[in-house]
Amino acid sequence: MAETRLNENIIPSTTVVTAGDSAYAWGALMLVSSMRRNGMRHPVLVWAMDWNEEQKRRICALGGVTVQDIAKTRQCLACQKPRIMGCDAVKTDWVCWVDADGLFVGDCSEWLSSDDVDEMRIKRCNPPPPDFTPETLATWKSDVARFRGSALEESRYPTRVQSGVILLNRKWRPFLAAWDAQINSVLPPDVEILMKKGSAYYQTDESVLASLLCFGVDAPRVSEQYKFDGKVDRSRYYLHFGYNPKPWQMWNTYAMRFREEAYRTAEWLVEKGVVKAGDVPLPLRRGWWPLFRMLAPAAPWVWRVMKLKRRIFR
Ligand SMILES: [Mn+2]
Repeated sequence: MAETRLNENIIPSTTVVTAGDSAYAWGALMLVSSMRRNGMRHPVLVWAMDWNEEQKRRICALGGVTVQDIAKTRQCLACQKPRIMGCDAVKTDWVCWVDADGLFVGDCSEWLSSDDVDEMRIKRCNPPPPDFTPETLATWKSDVARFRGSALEESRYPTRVQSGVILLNRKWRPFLAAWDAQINSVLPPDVEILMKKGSAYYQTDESVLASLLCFGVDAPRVSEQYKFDGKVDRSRYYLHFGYNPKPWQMWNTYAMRFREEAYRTAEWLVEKGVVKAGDVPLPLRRGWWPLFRMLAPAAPWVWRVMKLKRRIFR
């Protein structure tokens, strides 16, 4: 375990947690850099699978960061969300899971705190996504009844949630444990990022969470407002590098709208001496934009090849 402290007196009451394999080390580094660069001094806990010492050293250099090595697993690391959010290494009353493939823009500290201990701050999908079908709901309901002992008759919500950012009070640790248990009951142990189209658990951990929020008898309330999307304040939000590959690998046509923010974050890392200019991945260097702009339309194909390679060599 590696750990560093921030030497200021006031420590925010929310711990930011994230997880990733070594392919996400740059993502996590950029995420935490975006926090420190914007004055967000929250303690950070990272669950790292297969990271090398240099990757750990860099993120720890940002201060207030704890990195814990986790055992190798074939299950998508997003399925670790409930476990890291509920783990003993979190010392604050509040915890916020944040996907390692995104950045905070502006100081989002206000969105990372809340007075309502019964509310989970999370994004509602609007409109409901295509996988939110009567068949999905029927499966969720029967699985929740089967594994949790009881389920509501009707779903509490007309849509499901999106779990890239989740703010929750730690009084809900039993709920987090139930989410973890439910993941292990209904998902295969080697589940990847997505299940097959048409599956009731298409979005894996996110679908399982939705099943418990919709049908679980004892569940936190889903917030009306998500806030991290910039709808409350356009200058303070969390941006998500959607789709694959990720910007530290190659720009895709969706994520490239965020490149200015990514360049600035990478430049800040060099300025602060956390990484050397020569260690910044090429897509995160301004000068390489003409090449990566040209390559962006091919990104989905490159991703398919990368996935295939991983499947063969893992
Ligand atoms: Mn993500």
